[in-house]
Amino acid sequence: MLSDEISRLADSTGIDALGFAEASPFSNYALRDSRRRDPKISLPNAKTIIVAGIYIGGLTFPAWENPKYGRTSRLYLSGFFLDVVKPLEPIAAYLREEGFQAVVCDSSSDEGSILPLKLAAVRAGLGWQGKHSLLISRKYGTFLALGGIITDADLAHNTELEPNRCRECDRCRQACPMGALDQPYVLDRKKCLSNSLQVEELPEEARVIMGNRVADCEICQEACPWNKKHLGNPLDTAMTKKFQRQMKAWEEFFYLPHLAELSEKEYIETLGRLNTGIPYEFFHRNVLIALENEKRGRKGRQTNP
Ligand code: B12
Repeated sequence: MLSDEISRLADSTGIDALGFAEASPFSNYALRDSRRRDPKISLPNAKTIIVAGIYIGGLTFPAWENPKYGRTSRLYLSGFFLDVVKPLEPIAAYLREEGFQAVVCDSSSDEGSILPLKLAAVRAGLGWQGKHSLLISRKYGTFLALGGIITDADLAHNTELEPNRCRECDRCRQACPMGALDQPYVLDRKKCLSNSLQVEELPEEARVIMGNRVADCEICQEACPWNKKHLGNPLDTAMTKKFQRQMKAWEEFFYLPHLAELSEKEYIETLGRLNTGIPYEFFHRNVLIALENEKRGRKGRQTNP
Protein backbone atom coordinates (compact mmCIF):
# COMPACT_ATOMS: atom_id res chain seq x y z
CA MET A 1 0.00 0.00 0.00
CA LEU A 2 1.07 3.59 -0.69
CA SER A 3 1.04 4.65 2.95
CA ASP A 4 3.09 1.57 4.01
CA GLU A 5 5.76 2.40 1.45
CA ILE A 6 5.78 6.04 2.64
CA SER A 7 6.25 4.90 6.25
CA ARG A 8 9.07 2.59 5.17
CA LEU A 9 10.79 5.42 3.30
CA ALA A 10 10.32 7.72 6.29
CA ASP A 11 12.01 5.19 8.58
CA SER A 12 14.93 4.81 6.22
CA THR A 13 15.53 8.57 5.93
CA GLY A 14 15.58 9.16 9.71
CA ILE A 15 12.09 10.60 10.17
CA ASP A 16 10.95 9.93 13.74
CA ALA A 17 7.26 10.85 13.59
CA LEU A 18 4.91 10.64 10.63
CA GLY A 19 1.23 11.39 10.15
CA PHE A 20 -1.33 12.00 7.42
CA ALA A 21 -3.80 14.87 7.59
CA GLU A 22 -6.73 15.93 5.46
CA ALA A 23 -5.76 18.78 3.10
CA SER A 24 -8.69 21.04 3.97
CA PRO A 25 -8.18 24.76 4.78
CA PHE A 26 -6.78 25.86 8.14
CA SER A 27 -9.55 28.33 8.79
CA ASN A 28 -8.19 29.07 12.29
CA TYR A 29 -4.81 30.17 10.91
CA ALA A 30 -4.40 33.76 12.02
CA LEU A 31 -2.47 35.17 9.05
CA ARG A 32 -5.40 35.85 6.74
CA ASP A 33 -3.44 36.67 3.58
CA SER A 34 -1.05 33.75 3.85
CA ARG A 35 -1.25 30.89 1.39
CA ARG A 36 -0.52 28.64 4.37
CA ARG A 37 -4.24 28.94 5.18
CA ASP A 38 -5.25 26.63 2.36
CA PRO A 39 -3.14 23.76 0.96
CA LYS A 40 -5.19 23.94 -2.26
CA ILE A 41 -3.54 27.29 -3.08
CA SER A 42 -0.26 25.38 -3.44
CA LEU A 43 -1.82 22.28 -5.01
CA PRO A 44 -5.39 22.70 -6.33
CA ASN A 45 -6.24 18.99 -6.17
CA ALA A 46 -4.66 18.46 -2.75
CA LYS A 47 -6.06 15.53 -0.75
CA THR A 48 -3.47 14.78 1.91
CA ILE A 49 -0.78 16.52 3.94
CA ILE A 50 2.05 14.25 4.99
CA VAL A 51 3.64 15.66 8.15
CA ALA A 52 7.07 14.52 9.29
CA GLY A 53 8.94 15.25 12.52
CA ILE A 54 12.64 14.74 13.19
CA TYR A 55 13.77 14.58 16.80
CA ILE A 56 16.35 17.28 17.50
CA GLY A 57 16.50 16.96 21.30
CA GLY A 58 20.14 15.85 21.25
CA LEU A 59 21.42 18.83 19.27
CA THR A 60 23.09 20.91 21.94
CA PHE A 61 26.62 22.04 22.76
CA PRO A 62 28.03 21.82 26.30
CA ALA A 63 29.73 25.16 25.48
CA TRP A 64 26.33 26.89 25.52
CA GLU A 65 26.81 27.18 29.27
CA ASN A 66 30.12 28.97 28.71
CA PRO A 67 29.64 32.73 28.19
CA LYS A 68 32.70 32.82 25.93
CA TYR A 69 30.77 30.80 23.32
CA GLY A 70 27.74 31.81 21.29
CA ARG A 71 24.51 30.00 22.16
CA THR A 72 21.91 29.02 19.57
CA SER A 73 19.12 26.40 19.58
CA ARG A 74 18.39 22.80 18.68
CA LEU A 75 16.44 23.95 15.64
CA TYR A 76 19.35 26.13 14.54
CA LEU A 77 21.88 23.33 14.95
CA SER A 78 19.64 20.93 13.08
CA GLY A 79 20.50 22.97 10.01
CA PHE A 80 23.99 21.48 10.04
CA PHE A 81 22.72 17.97 9.48
CA LEU A 82 19.42 18.16 7.90
CA ASP A 83 17.29 20.48 6.21
CA VAL A 84 14.00 18.93 7.36
CA VAL A 85 13.09 19.00 3.71
CA LYS A 86 15.81 16.57 2.63
CA PRO A 87 14.37 13.41 4.22
CA LEU A 88 11.05 14.30 2.59
CA GLU A 89 12.46 14.34 -0.91
CA PRO A 90 12.58 10.54 -1.44
CA ILE A 91 8.93 10.39 -0.34
CA ALA A 92 7.95 13.14 -2.77
CA ALA A 93 9.95 11.42 -5.54
CA TYR A 94 8.20 8.12 -4.84
CA LEU A 95 4.76 9.75 -5.00
CA ARG A 96 5.65 11.35 -8.34
CA GLU A 97 6.86 7.98 -9.69
CA GLU A 98 3.46 6.58 -8.75
CA GLY A 99 1.77 9.32 -10.80
CA PHE A 100 0.82 11.71 -8.00
CA GLN A 101 1.71 15.33 -7.46
CA ALA A 102 3.75 16.24 -4.40
CA VAL A 103 4.75 19.70 -3.16
CA VAL A 104 7.33 19.84 -0.39
CA CYS A 105 7.05 22.55 2.26
CA ASP A 106 10.47 24.04 2.77
CA SER A 107 11.71 25.11 6.18
CA SER A 108 12.30 28.77 5.45
CA SER A 109 10.54 31.42 7.46
CA ASP A 110 8.98 33.08 4.42
CA GLU A 111 6.04 32.12 2.24
CA GLY A 112 8.10 29.31 0.66
CA SER A 113 7.09 27.37 3.76
CA ILE A 114 3.63 26.73 2.45
CA LEU A 115 2.12 24.87 5.41
CA PRO A 116 1.28 25.99 8.92
CA LEU A 117 3.30 23.05 10.19
CA LYS A 118 2.18 23.14 13.82
CA LEU A 119 -1.48 23.10 12.85
CA ALA A 120 -0.86 20.41 10.22
CA ALA A 121 1.01 18.27 12.77
CA VAL A 122 -1.87 18.57 15.24
CA ARG A 123 -4.29 17.50 12.52
CA ALA A 124 -2.04 14.57 11.61
CA GLY A 125 -2.14 13.36 15.23
CA LEU A 126 1.48 14.09 16.13
CA GLY A 127 0.62 16.08 19.28
CA TRP A 128 -1.06 19.26 20.49
CA GLN A 129 -0.15 22.95 20.50
CA GLY A 130 1.16 24.04 23.89
CA LYS A 131 0.74 27.43 25.52
CA HIS A 132 4.11 28.40 24.01
CA SER A 133 2.32 27.73 20.68
CA LEU A 134 4.73 24.90 19.77
CA LEU A 135 3.72 21.35 18.94
CA ILE A 136 4.16 19.04 21.92
CA SER A 137 4.55 15.33 21.29
CA ARG A 138 4.21 12.98 24.27
CA LYS A 139 7.33 11.13 23.16
CA TYR A 140 9.48 13.94 21.78
CA GLY A 141 8.28 17.01 23.68
CA THR A 142 8.67 20.16 21.56
CA PHE A 143 11.86 18.82 20.00
CA LEU A 144 10.45 17.76 16.66
CA ALA A 145 11.57 19.77 13.65
CA LEU A 146 8.63 19.62 11.28
CA GLY A 147 8.30 19.30 7.55
CA GLY A 148 5.45 18.45 5.22
CA ILE A 149 4.30 17.40 1.76
CA ILE A 150 1.03 18.35 0.11
CA THR A 151 -0.14 15.66 -2.30
CA ASP A 152 -3.14 14.67 -4.39
CA ALA A 153 -2.73 11.06 -3.22
CA ASP A 154 -5.76 10.18 -1.13
CA LEU A 155 -4.14 8.57 1.91
CA ALA A 156 -6.19 7.49 4.93
CA HIS A 157 -5.78 10.47 7.23
CA ASN A 158 -5.79 10.82 10.97
CA THR A 159 -9.15 11.61 12.53
CA GLU A 160 -8.31 11.52 16.24
CA LEU A 161 -6.81 14.67 17.71
CA GLU A 162 -4.54 14.43 20.74
CA PRO A 163 -6.14 16.07 23.76
CA ASN A 164 -4.43 19.22 25.02
CA ARG A 165 -2.41 18.15 28.05
CA CYS A 166 -1.14 21.56 29.21
CA ARG A 167 -4.08 21.97 31.63
CA GLU A 168 -3.15 24.42 34.41
CA CYS A 169 0.56 24.41 33.57
CA ASP A 170 1.80 27.88 32.79
CA ARG A 171 5.55 27.44 33.10
CA CYS A 172 6.47 28.47 29.55
CA ARG A 173 4.52 31.70 29.86
CA GLN A 174 6.03 32.55 33.20
CA ALA A 175 9.53 31.72 31.96
CA CYS A 176 9.47 34.03 28.93
CA PRO A 177 11.43 37.09 30.06
CA MET A 178 10.13 39.16 27.12
CA GLY A 179 6.42 38.68 27.85
CA ALA A 180 5.97 37.14 24.39
CA LEU A 181 3.47 34.61 25.74
CA ASP A 182 1.20 36.99 27.61
CA GLN A 183 -1.70 35.42 25.75
CA PRO A 184 -1.66 31.62 26.11
CA TYR A 185 -1.19 29.67 22.82
CA VAL A 186 -0.32 32.84 20.91
CA LEU A 187 3.27 33.93 20.43
CA ASP A 188 3.69 37.68 20.15
CA ARG A 189 6.27 37.64 17.40
CA LYS A 190 7.49 41.20 18.01
CA LYS A 191 8.34 40.41 21.62
CA CYS A 192 9.86 36.94 21.05
CA LEU A 193 13.63 37.01 21.63
CA SER A 194 14.18 34.52 18.77
CA ASN A 195 12.59 37.04 16.45
CA SER A 196 14.39 40.08 17.92
CA LEU A 197 17.75 38.40 17.32
CA GLN A 198 16.87 38.16 13.61
CA VAL A 199 15.75 41.74 13.03
CA GLU A 200 16.93 45.32 13.41
CA GLU A 201 14.93 46.26 16.50
CA LEU A 202 16.52 44.60 19.48
CA PRO A 203 14.85 45.98 22.64
CA GLU A 204 17.21 47.37 25.28
CA GLU A 205 16.24 44.76 27.89
CA ALA A 206 16.83 41.96 25.35
CA ARG A 207 20.50 42.93 25.12
CA VAL A 208 20.99 41.85 28.73
CA ILE A 209 18.53 38.94 28.75
CA MET A 210 20.15 37.33 25.68
CA GLY A 211 23.47 36.74 27.52
CA ASN A 212 25.49 34.68 25.02
CA ARG A 213 22.56 33.89 22.69
CA VAL A 214 23.59 34.86 19.17
CA ALA A 215 20.60 33.25 17.44
CA ASP A 216 17.32 31.83 18.72
CA CYS A 217 16.06 31.34 22.25
CA GLU A 218 14.76 28.18 23.92
CA ILE A 219 13.70 29.58 27.29
CA CYS A 220 10.02 28.63 26.88
CA GLN A 221 10.99 25.15 25.69
CA GLU A 222 13.41 24.61 28.56
CA ALA A 223 10.64 25.43 31.00
CA CYS A 224 8.16 23.00 29.40
CA PRO A 225 7.68 19.87 31.57
CA TRP A 226 7.21 17.77 28.42
CA ASN A 227 10.87 18.46 27.59
CA LYS A 228 12.24 17.63 31.01
CA LYS A 229 13.43 14.13 30.17
CA HIS A 230 15.07 15.37 26.95
CA LEU A 231 17.09 18.21 28.45
CA GLY A 232 19.67 16.14 30.32
CA ASN A 233 19.18 12.83 28.62
CA PRO A 234 18.09 13.08 24.99
CA LEU A 235 16.81 10.06 23.09
CA ASP A 236 19.38 8.09 21.18
CA THR A 237 18.05 8.52 17.65
CA ALA A 238 19.93 8.30 14.35
CA MET A 239 20.19 12.09 14.32
CA THR A 240 21.61 12.22 17.86
CA LYS A 241 24.31 9.70 16.91
CA LYS A 242 25.22 11.59 13.74
CA PHE A 243 25.34 14.81 15.76
CA GLN A 244 27.72 13.43 18.37
CA ARG A 245 30.16 12.29 15.70
CA GLN A 246 30.22 15.56 13.78
CA MET A 247 29.76 18.35 16.22
CA LYS A 248 33.01 18.94 18.10
CA ALA A 249 34.51 21.09 15.36
CA TRP A 250 31.34 23.16 15.08
CA GLU A 251 31.30 23.75 18.82
CA GLU A 252 34.69 25.48 18.56
CA PHE A 253 33.39 27.53 15.64
CA PHE A 254 31.04 29.27 18.08
CA TYR A 255 33.89 30.72 20.20
CA LEU A 256 32.74 34.34 20.36
CA PRO A 257 36.04 36.00 19.36
CA HIS A 258 36.07 33.70 16.33
CA LEU A 259 32.47 34.56 15.41
CA ALA A 260 33.29 38.25 15.76
CA GLU A 261 36.02 37.92 13.14
CA LEU A 262 33.84 36.24 10.51
CA SER A 263 33.57 38.34 7.38
CA GLU A 264 30.22 38.56 5.63
CA LYS A 265 31.48 36.17 2.97
CA GLU A 266 32.65 33.63 5.56
CA TYR A 267 29.35 33.94 7.40
CA ILE A 268 27.35 33.33 4.23
CA GLU A 269 29.46 30.30 3.37
CA THR A 270 29.05 28.75 6.83
CA LEU A 271 26.19 29.76 9.13
CA GLY A 272 24.45 31.82 6.47
CA ARG A 273 23.57 28.71 4.46
CA LEU A 274 21.60 27.30 7.39
CA ASN A 275 18.28 28.80 6.53
CA THR A 276 18.35 30.72 9.78
CA GLY A 277 17.07 33.86 8.20
CA ILE A 278 19.54 36.04 10.09
CA PRO A 279 21.26 38.65 7.94
CA TYR A 280 24.97 39.05 8.62
CA GLU A 281 24.67 42.56 10.09
CA PHE A 282 22.27 41.38 12.82
CA PHE A 283 24.20 38.20 13.56
CA HIS A 284 27.41 40.23 13.87
CA ARG A 285 25.60 42.72 16.16
CA ASN A 286 24.43 39.82 18.36
CA VAL A 287 27.97 38.49 18.61
CA LEU A 288 29.35 41.89 19.67
CA ILE A 289 26.65 42.24 22.35
CA ALA A 290 27.31 38.69 23.58
CA LEU A 291 31.02 39.54 23.86
CA GLU A 292 30.16 42.69 25.80
CA ASN A 293 27.86 40.67 28.09
CA GLU A 294 30.67 38.21 28.71
CA LYS A 295 33.09 41.02 29.55
CA ARG A 296 30.63 42.53 32.01
CA GLY A 297 29.79 39.15 33.56
CA ARG A 298 26.15 39.27 32.39
CA LYS A 299 25.03 35.68 32.11
CA GLY A 300 21.67 36.42 30.54
CA ARG A 301 18.39 34.80 31.52
CA GLN A 302 18.67 31.14 32.47
CA THR A 303 15.82 28.74 33.14
CA ASN A 304 15.58 26.21 35.94
CA PRO A 305 13.55 23.37 34.44
C1 B12 B 1 7.27 32.36 11.34
C2 B12 B 1 7.88 31.33 12.27
C3 B12 B 1 8.49 31.78 13.43
C4 B12 B 1 8.47 33.24 13.86
C5 B12 B 1 7.09 33.57 14.40
C6 B12 B 1 6.52 32.49 15.31
C7 B12 B 1 5.00 32.36 15.34
N1 B12 B 1 4.25 33.34 15.72
O1 B12 B 1 4.51 31.30 15.01
C8 B12 B 1 9.62 33.31 14.92
C9 B12 B 1 10.88 33.78 14.22
C10 B12 B 1 9.38 34.18 16.13
C11 B12 B 1 9.74 31.83 15.28
C12 B12 B 1 10.33 31.39 16.45
C13 B12 B 1 10.49 30.06 16.76
N2 B12 B 1 10.22 28.99 15.99
CO1 B12 B 1 9.31 29.11 14.31
N3 B12 B 1 8.39 29.04 12.66
C14 B12 B 1 7.81 29.94 11.96
C15 B12 B 1 7.11 29.30 10.74
C16 B12 B 1 7.96 29.58 9.48
C17 B12 B 1 5.66 29.77 10.53
C18 B12 B 1 4.83 29.78 11.82
C19 B12 B 1 3.56 30.53 11.60
O2 B12 B 1 2.88 30.32 10.62
N4 B12 B 1 3.23 31.43 12.52
C20 B12 B 1 2.07 32.26 12.42
C21 B12 B 1 1.06 32.05 13.57
C22 B12 B 1 -0.31 32.61 13.14
O3 B12 B 1 0.89 30.69 13.77
P1 B12 B 1 0.84 29.93 15.17
O4 B12 B 1 1.81 30.27 16.20
O5 B12 B 1 0.74 28.52 14.76
O6 B12 B 1 -0.51 30.55 15.71
C23 B12 B 1 -1.57 29.74 16.10
C24 B12 B 1 -1.77 29.74 17.58
O7 B12 B 1 -1.61 31.05 18.08
C25 B12 B 1 -3.17 29.22 17.59
N5 B12 B 1 -4.01 29.63 18.66
C26 B12 B 1 -4.49 30.83 18.94
N6 B12 B 1 -5.27 30.76 20.01
C27 B12 B 1 -5.32 29.48 20.40
C28 B12 B 1 -5.99 28.87 21.45
C29 B12 B 1 -5.83 27.50 21.61
C30 B12 B 1 -6.56 26.84 22.72
C31 B12 B 1 -5.00 26.74 20.73
C32 B12 B 1 -4.79 25.28 20.89
C33 B12 B 1 -4.31 27.40 19.71
C34 B12 B 1 -4.50 28.76 19.56
O8 B12 B 1 -3.82 29.64 16.38
C35 B12 B 1 -2.87 30.27 15.58
C36 B12 B 1 -3.14 29.86 14.15
O9 B12 B 1 -3.54 30.96 13.52
C37 B12 B 1 7.12 27.79 11.14
C38 B12 B 1 7.29 26.81 9.97
C39 B12 B 1 5.96 26.57 9.28
N7 B12 B 1 5.94 26.58 7.99
O10 B12 B 1 4.95 26.34 9.96
C40 B12 B 1 8.28 27.71 12.15
C41 B12 B 1 8.12 26.76 13.33
C42 B12 B 1 6.73 26.94 13.90
N8 B12 B 1 9.08 27.26 14.29
C43 B12 B 1 9.59 26.34 15.03
C44 B12 B 1 10.46 26.57 16.13
C45 B12 B 1 11.10 25.35 16.77
C46 B12 B 1 10.71 27.86 16.57
C47 B12 B 1 11.57 28.26 17.78
C48 B12 B 1 11.50 27.35 19.00
C49 B12 B 1 13.03 28.36 17.33
C50 B12 B 1 13.95 28.80 18.45
N9 B12 B 1 14.51 27.91 19.21
O11 B12 B 1 14.17 29.95 18.60
C51 B12 B 1 10.97 29.63 18.11
C52 B12 B 1 9.69 29.38 18.94
C53 B12 B 1 9.18 30.35 19.86
C54 B12 B 1 7.72 29.97 20.22
N10 B12 B 1 7.38 29.96 21.50
O12 B12 B 1 6.92 29.69 19.33
C55 B12 B 1 9.12 24.96 14.60
C56 B12 B 1 8.12 24.39 15.61
C57 B12 B 1 8.32 22.91 15.89
C58 B12 B 1 7.35 22.45 16.95
N11 B12 B 1 7.65 21.33 17.58
O13 B12 B 1 6.36 23.08 17.19
C59 B12 B 1 8.54 25.26 13.17
C60 B12 B 1 7.37 24.39 12.77
C61 B12 B 1 9.73 25.12 12.17
C62 B12 B 1 10.08 23.68 11.85
N12 B12 B 1 10.48 23.44 10.61
O14 B12 B 1 10.04 22.78 12.64
N13 B12 B 1 9.18 31.03 14.34
